[in-house]
Amino acid sequence: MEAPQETKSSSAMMVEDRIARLKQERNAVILAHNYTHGDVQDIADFTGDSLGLSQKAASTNADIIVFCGVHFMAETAAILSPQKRVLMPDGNAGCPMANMVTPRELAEMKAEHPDAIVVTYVNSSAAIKAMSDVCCTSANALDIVRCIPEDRKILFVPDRNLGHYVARTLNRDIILWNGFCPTHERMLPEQVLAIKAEHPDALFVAHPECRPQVLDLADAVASTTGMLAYCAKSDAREFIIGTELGLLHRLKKDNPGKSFYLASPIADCPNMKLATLAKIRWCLEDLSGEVRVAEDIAKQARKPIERMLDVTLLEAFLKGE
Ligand code: CIZ
Ligand code: SF4
Repeated sequence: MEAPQETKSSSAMMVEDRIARLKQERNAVILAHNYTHGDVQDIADFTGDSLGLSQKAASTNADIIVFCGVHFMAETAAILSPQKRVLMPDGNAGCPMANMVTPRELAEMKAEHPDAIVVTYVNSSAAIKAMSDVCCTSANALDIVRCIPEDRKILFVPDRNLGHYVARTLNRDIILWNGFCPTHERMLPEQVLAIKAEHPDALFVAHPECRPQVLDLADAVASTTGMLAYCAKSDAREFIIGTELGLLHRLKKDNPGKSFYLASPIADCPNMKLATLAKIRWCLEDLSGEVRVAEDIAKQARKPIERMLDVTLLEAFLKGE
């Protein structure tokens, strides 16, 4: 027999109450990426993109950080906050794009282009960051590459779509790694054209991890943080969203008078959906799922991340200081 509705909602309530109690007892904060389940975003202390969440992780006074996102994001938080414990509710939440480059392959590519500046998207493992010159996110990739003098060769790792977007926007020659995000790659121009035909007044906002043919159709290209700001500020009432479907939760919550449509109903990242309320509770209960980065790797990986966060460090590095 099906459980009555009241029982279901009160058990959900119990999980949320238990999480709130455990958070206090453990002096923990919960960080959730914009692509996670809506109920996870709702109980989080902070929601945002990988960069914003890592900065929160570094600035919080909490002892424990429960990171609801994918592995490279929790690793970045651990690299920036070595004295805190970073826990993942489900350690299987990897990022297929981050796995598309291995240290051996990158070492070979660097040997082929010894004079290239290696610009690495944060969607990469700590070991890859440790071999890189500077990191970037989808929010700051253009700014980072603008800092690099025109006569310097650039190797962009691992996202070919973000790299291509940067190259064409800045009119720069960039050597691209052949990685991609399967979730964004699944979005096709035909789907976007069909949804545009259904909603002719809607603006189309696309993530730079999309294929170039999809970006060609966009009114704006932005990271998730950029999309949230763009849709909040715009006078338009309808938007077609070209990114992972989890972002719709926050878009709808922040903009109750506006309508949002997904560019593709299958732009779903299964890894981002592995964190659930029950798993958050268990990991706070048991202090399980800790993400650790070996100190020698963390020390090397911190440098390109810090150069991304502080442009004066990047400029000094580029001058060979
Ligand atoms: O940087 C991030 O968190 C990702 C993966 C996407 C975005 O645009 O926020
Ligand atoms: Fe990786 Fe794409 Fe999922 Fe982001 S949405 S975690 S880039 S697979």
